[in-house]
Amino acid sequence: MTTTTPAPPHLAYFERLVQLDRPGAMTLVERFLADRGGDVASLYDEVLVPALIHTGQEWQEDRISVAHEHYISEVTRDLILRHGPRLWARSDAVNGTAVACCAPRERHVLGLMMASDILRAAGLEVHLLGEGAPSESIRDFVAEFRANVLALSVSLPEHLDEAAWLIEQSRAVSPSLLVIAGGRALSMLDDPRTRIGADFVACDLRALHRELPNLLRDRFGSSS
Ligand code: B12
Repeated sequence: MTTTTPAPPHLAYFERLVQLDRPGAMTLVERFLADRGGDVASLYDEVLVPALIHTGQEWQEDRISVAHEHYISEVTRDLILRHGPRLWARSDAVNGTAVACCAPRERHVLGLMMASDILRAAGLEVHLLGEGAPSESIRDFVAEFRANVLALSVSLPEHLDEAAWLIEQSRAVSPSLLVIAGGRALSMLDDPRTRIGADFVACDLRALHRELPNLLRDRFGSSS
């Protein structure tokens, strides 16, 4: 008798979406969550993030089109919006504010959306600006709404200089700002924190989840 090993969940998810089987992908995600007791952080770590990385490889090697890659990204965005709120702390536990955005000109926003859910789990209210906001406008927004945290995502190395400039500018108007950053461009550096002047860099969401309460306690004297 031959036995076949089931595909890892991220590849099974990717294959459903290659077939344009959105309902099948959604069912797979529901089953994954049911098996993991509703753990959305595991959904991100074990299904959505590796599926996106695999999508990038398939796209680079011309096995899927740009349009197909956009489709997979959009379904994944919907799933983050649908399931992410399960992670959030209750509104009466909110004890700080974060502004979350991509570095100017950066369009890779899905990692930032997932990181924002982890920030919300730690009791932060997150004002998500997404992609495309200019540096000066982000800096002014941080100051106007007295954000405690700036969460910044940088995927492409050519956006690192502007990310560093944005951090410097934001600190100039909000000296106690805690700056947390992540994204693919930072994961490729030996000392990403120094390169852009962030307080903390996390390129994996588990590390962010683990360290965030300590960071908030050290900076603001309370943890959620
Ligand atoms: C989807 C996608 C797109 C979509 C993005 C859609 C969207 N709404 O986000 C679109 C089509 C817009 C796009 C465009 C481009 N892309 Co693209 N894209 C991807 C793809 C397939 C997935 C990206 C993704 O979501 N990854 C998964 C996320 C979850 O990973 P992540 O961002 O690294 O985030 C993780 C951590 O870093 C961390 N994190 C992220 N942000 C933050 C923030 C904070 C505060 C914290 C704490 C943590 C954190 O959490 C995440 C979980 O671990 C990747 C492949 C890949 N390997 O990632 C290519 C990829 C990143 N793209 C690439 C390229 C080249 C481009 C384009 C230049 C293509 C072109 N010629 O136009 C443009 C550039 C656009 C721009 N100006 O930014 C290359 C980059 C190569 C390089 N130079 O490094 C990649 C690697 C594809 C490849 N070649 O394999 N892309």
